[in-house]
Amino acid sequence: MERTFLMVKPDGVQRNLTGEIVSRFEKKGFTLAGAKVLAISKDLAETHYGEHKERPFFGELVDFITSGPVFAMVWEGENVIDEARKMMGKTNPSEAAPGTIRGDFGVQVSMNVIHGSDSEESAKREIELFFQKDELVTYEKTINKWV
Ligand code: DAT
Ligand code: MG
Repeated sequence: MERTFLMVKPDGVQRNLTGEIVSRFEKKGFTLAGAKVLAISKDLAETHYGEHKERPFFGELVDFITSGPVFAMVWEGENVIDEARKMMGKTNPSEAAPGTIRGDFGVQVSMNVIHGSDSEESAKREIELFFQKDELVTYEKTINKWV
């Protein structure tokens, strides 16, 4: 079963949106395989966002993601990587459709509430970066046959 890495960013945690965001993925029918609150170190931030290190906003991005605790999660389900990206909405909240997480709660591109892996490769890399194997569980929910 496919897994993705999702993370409520510091703005989402500070604004008490963690429960709302978890709830959306639960109600959609995905299965939570692991979750934790953590403060991201500068090293971890720079590794996680390594693909953006030449971009002009890289410094701002690392400062922001380390500015307060985040809520890191691994979600499981059919096509969960693409489905979660759809539920998050476009990177810039001003372009994200209403009904998406960024469209409903975000205002600025630099504080866009949630991170989600964008491919199978990034999901694998990000899950391994943030979680130990024994922090993730696999289990069957009887509801799975209905969604
Ligand atoms: P996404 O988070 O949708 O995968 P991304 O990988 O292109 O988007 O960028 C990573 C994060 O960097 C994004 O969530 C917010 C920040 N960011 C992207 N473009 C930006 C910009 N033009 N100015 C400031 N921050 C930006
Ligand atoms: Mg990205």
